[in-house]
Amino acid sequence: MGKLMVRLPEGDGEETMMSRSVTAARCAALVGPYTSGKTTLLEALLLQAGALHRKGSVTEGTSLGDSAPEARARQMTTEPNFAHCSYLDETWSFIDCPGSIELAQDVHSALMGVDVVVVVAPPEPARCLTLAPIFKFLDDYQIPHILFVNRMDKASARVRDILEALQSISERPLMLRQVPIREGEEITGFVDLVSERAWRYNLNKQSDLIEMPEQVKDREEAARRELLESLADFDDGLLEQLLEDKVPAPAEIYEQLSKDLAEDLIVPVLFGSAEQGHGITRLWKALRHETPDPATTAARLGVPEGTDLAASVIRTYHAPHTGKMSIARVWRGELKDGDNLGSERVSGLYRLMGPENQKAASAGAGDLVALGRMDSVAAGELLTEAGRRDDAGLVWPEVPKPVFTLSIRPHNRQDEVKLTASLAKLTEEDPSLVLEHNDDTNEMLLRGQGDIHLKLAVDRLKSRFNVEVDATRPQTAYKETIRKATKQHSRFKRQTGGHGQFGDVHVEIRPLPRGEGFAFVDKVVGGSVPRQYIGAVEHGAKEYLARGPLGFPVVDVSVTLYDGQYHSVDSSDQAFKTVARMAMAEGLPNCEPVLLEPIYEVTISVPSEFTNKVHSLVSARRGQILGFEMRAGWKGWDDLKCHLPEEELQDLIIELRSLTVGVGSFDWRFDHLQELTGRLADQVISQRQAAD
Ligand SMILES: Nc1nc2c(ncn2[C@@H]2O[C@H](COP(=O)(O)OP(=O)(O)OP(=O)(O)O)[C@@H](O)[C@H]2O)c(=O)[nH]1
Ligand SMILES: [Mg+2]
Repeated sequence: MGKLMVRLPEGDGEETMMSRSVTAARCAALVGPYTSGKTTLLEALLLQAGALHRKGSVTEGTSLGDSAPEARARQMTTEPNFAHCSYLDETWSFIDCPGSIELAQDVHSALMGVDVVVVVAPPEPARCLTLAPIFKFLDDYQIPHILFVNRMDKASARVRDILEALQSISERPLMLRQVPIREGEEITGFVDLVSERAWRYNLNKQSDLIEMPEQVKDREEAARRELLESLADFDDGLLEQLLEDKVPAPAEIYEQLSKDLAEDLIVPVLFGSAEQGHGITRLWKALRHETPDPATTAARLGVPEGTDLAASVIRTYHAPHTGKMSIARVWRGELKDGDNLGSERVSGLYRLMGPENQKAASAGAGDLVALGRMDSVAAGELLTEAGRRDDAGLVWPEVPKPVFTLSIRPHNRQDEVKLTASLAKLTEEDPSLVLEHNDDTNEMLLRGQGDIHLKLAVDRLKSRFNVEVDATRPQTAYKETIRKATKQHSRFKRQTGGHGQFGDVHVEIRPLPRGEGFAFVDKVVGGSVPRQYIGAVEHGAKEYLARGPLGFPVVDVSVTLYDGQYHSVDSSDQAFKTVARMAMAEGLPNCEPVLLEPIYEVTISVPSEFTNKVHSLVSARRGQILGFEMRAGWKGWDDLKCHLPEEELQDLIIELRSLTVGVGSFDWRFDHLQELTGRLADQVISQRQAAD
């Protein structure tokens, strides 16, 4: 692997001066903001490789990817699409990732199995900011990436301006590899800056080699100089040649580009149109000649060295007919169906082509395959013949914290068990989706990354598991407390036939400082309430707290039992428990009950140009700004810390994203309970009472 050899002219006749002979299969991911054209680009790449006879379309519902019903209905990618092909005798797999920021978890885990990423960018400088989280992730995880500026058939901005906008969000230098040839407003071809050859686009066919047009020569020369000078920053040999005015050999330039890409030092930039099939051969060529081999990727990801079979799992999912499938990248060795791997037997070995599982007899280094029925295997694990290595320390991304919640219940009551079982499968597949039970409001909460993310889960419950659910806005976990102390004497006396019931207590009910919960103090003297019933009094008082006079759980209250009476025959635990509840129910309304609302400490992160908008957003949501600072590790971003009521957090992410071209995010933690009075409190209380 990695042997240098000279290749003959290939395909469309563009000479490749130097190339590595790579035998292992390689894997590329297509990522980028939604609708940038990733799924269409996959069609174009597969068409060029001969893996598709006809190019499908996302809008017509004929693309290889996006075949799930929820994807077709929305004309968007809702989970990673997998495909494989061979191109000029080399094997490739592709992962076309969803663009929605709400599905970032799927993207991040997929990227832990690829040699290179093609970032598909829209050609509008104003939309480039939407790529900031993607670039940040690629930069942080040092994943080699190539930028493909798509939709150039409809672009109105100059390439230079697009590049400048993109450079402002990329830590690595972007290196333009082509300049456009324009005829009027239209881009009709490009000049490759290394080979200095000019090409004219053909609709969904390979480009024609043409004479370099006169009008592009100056721009070509300037751009080529810029490219070489940037490259020379990483290589002294190249720098020396430039200083001596020597022309470096293309082979040397290609070699340097490949090396720098493998080390994630630079980001090569290509452009074209997925829809028209423009620039596809050039992209294929960059992938082929410059993508690092899987051994390099394995080392980057921390796969321990060795000679034994090793594969890592990037995703698992449950399909109705096949059961659990684990998508894994084989790093070394040969894997056959039926082999033991990671302490389990591989029962079914497949290559994935869109919706199709194609049976494979074996898989070798670099292959991306689906393994059948490895029930105990989890994403992020390294599987070897010897067993499983979840301690292997593989690089694995952090799961994003939920920012949006829905309250769900099965549409048909009898589906309760089926619902929990199905959700367990969905949350295993996507750990950024979380199921929780809220004991205060007695709701089943589905938490995730946004409205689309959760609606997709609801759709999948129906399409894959045939469970219909009703989803609504969750209730806010209001509480209540008291502002004033009172003394309460209550007596419970019942004579039913022979044996009666009798309990009598004097209690003092007092407010406690915020956060202290419940305290019970026993100040009984002289046995007016005998020892053995004190526990029952405490128990009864506590039970009452589940629902106070306003209708919510009561907190921060102390109850002191200081006197009472008993009856030697009729008193019992039950009678004292009941009278304690009575004392609370009778006493609390006299203590000025007041509503408490949960307040969260929230840190909102946005590019600083949106900071002012976020200030207004926080004020409009009854928030209190605590301060702001530059976001650590994010150039040009701010972190705005504030207190926000839980009620206002519910759809915060939706408004925040719409204010910030989709990139704003927030972190949260519960902070304290705060009194809520006035009109809002009255509304909450009357809604609670109306709900009964
Ligand atoms: N004019 C033009 N339209 C394009 C191009 N590439 C994609 N489109 C169109 O843009 C729309 C979105 O394309 P997709 O390929 O689904 O985009 P995507 O990036 O996969 O979108 P998500 O997966 O939802 O993030 C479709 O209607 C495509 O036909 C292009 O190069 N030029
Ligand atoms: Mg797509």
